[in-house]
Amino acid sequence: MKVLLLRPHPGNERFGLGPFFRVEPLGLEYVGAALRARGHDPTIADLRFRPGASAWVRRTRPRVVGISCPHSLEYDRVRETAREVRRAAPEVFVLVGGHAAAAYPSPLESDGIDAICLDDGEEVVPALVEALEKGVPLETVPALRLRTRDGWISTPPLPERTGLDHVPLPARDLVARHRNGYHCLIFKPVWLVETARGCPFRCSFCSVWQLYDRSFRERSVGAVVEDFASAGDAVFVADDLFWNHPGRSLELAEALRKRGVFKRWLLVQTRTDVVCRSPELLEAWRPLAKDFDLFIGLEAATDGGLAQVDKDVEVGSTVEAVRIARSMRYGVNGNFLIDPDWGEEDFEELWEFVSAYGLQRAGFTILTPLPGTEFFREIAPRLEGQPWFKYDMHHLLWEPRLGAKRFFDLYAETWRRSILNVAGRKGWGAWMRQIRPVHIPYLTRVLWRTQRMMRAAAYLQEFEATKGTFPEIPSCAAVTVTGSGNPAQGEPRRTRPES
Ligand code: B12
Ligand code: SF4
Repeated sequence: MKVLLLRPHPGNERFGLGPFFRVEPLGLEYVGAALRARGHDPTIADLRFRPGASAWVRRTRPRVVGISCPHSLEYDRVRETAREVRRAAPEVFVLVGGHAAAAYPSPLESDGIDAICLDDGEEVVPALVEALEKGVPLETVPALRLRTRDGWISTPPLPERTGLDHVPLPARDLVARHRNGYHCLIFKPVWLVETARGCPFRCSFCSVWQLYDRSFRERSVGAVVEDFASAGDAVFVADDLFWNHPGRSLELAEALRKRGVFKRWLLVQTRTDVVCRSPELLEAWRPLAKDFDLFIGLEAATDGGLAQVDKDVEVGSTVEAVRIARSMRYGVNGNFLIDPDWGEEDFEELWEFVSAYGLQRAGFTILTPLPGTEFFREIAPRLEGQPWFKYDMHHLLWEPRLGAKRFFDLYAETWRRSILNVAGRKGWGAWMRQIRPVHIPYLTRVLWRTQRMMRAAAYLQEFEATKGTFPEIPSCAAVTVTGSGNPAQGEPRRTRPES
């Protein structure tokens, strides 16, 4: 059967690092590979490069159109894309999937959409396509929210989580025409590789562990080596938690070395305690790339701040991890969370920490209740009416303690202290010297866009424009911020300590 898989434009990349990272739609490539293995005929269209879902529908004449929705900020854009598809071909079956769709599907339960995938797509999508082909009732297909005559219903979950070795490697050829457009920071083109899925930790702002019930699944070493070997020389590893399993990580480094895999650039995401626990892993991996960047969830500059988001580490771990990583010439990037409940002194504390440990390569996001988290469930009723594009961790969803004007002054000042500020410690010239001349126009465009993040007025404008449309913006003092614990394990919910 012909299946068209669409990656819409996210719709909101005005703030954040979106413009700096445009990566291949790896989830769709896995779904595409699984469909091919069952004899179907998938096409992937990346609408971030060439908009026009309807043109793709007319060209490929699919029976099923799958639309990806990895981020909550994309719900509205995904619904629009579904409507466009429906207008072009009223008879096609429209399916939506991806992290945000699975973690919190209700905003997608709309007329233009027939089903939402609530789990990984590699098993569910072929099962759905085959049910449509054979005329089998769709209620028998697992892990779906399904639109029926009687409203939306849930089908039974998958009997067990998909084993990553039961699915073929991603069908990267389906996005070959876009390859030169995929980029991360100064590297272009870039490949996205996944070695493991899920995370056993429990950070309260994160929807990953909550979707996967803290499970962690690995692909076998042989399969990962094949995937790395076939990827190009700049690789972003999509795993939420790299080096989680020391034995397997060492084995993987050794197998890659034996296979002669050596990259120009690697980027992996991990935690400070993982780095501190196993410096030998960093040692084993370092020779595999010329430049090797870490993206670490730094989150807070104080023990209290880390405890507040259930990070389960202390600041000493940050300091030590940064020391270890730098001693082996890893680039240290990461992210800090800025709480709308902060006072002036909290910003100053963060600035001092960033300066003391030279963490100017980190980014700064606003602590946001992301759909799919307990944090969101607790305050969702008071957030009703907020446009989804604001869930990008750069917008305020309620009035901050300092008032919006002062908050954004300090937030913009925080970003001005980062290396993205071209009027700051790393100027245009220094950025341009790192790249090939052919990429100068691209980097100029991307850096130009990120300069908005240094301007308080840019944030304030959007805050003011959307604030009046809500029935009530809760006062920050009334908001219980974390309280995740792990209900599945019977842990008590915790609320944020008074600041
Ligand atoms: C790569 C990535 C990015 C990249 C690129 C994203 C892009 N636009 O292409 C970058 C770095 C730009 C990025 C940015 C952001 N990201 Co992001 N990102 C990821 C990450 C790490 C990996 C995604 C991935 O490729 N995984 C590997 C593939 C194989 O898995 P998958 O995509 O889930 O696909 C499977 C299923 O979902 C399903 N599936 C996927 N598509 C489809 C489609 C159909 C039709 C079907 C049926 C099934 C299906 O099948 C696939 C195979 O099983 C995820 C973490 C995660 N675990 O998902 C976060 C994640 C999606 N990002 C997240 C966030 C918060 C952000 C930012 C807001 C962060 C920020 N600080 O600014 C920004 C937003 C940028 C923007 N304005 O658009 C959150 C989303 C939370 C939420 N509820 O919204 C996640 C979950 C991370 C987290 N720890 O919380 N991100
Ligand atoms: S933020 Fe990172 S470490 Fe924390 S639960 Fe999410 S994926 Fe795991």
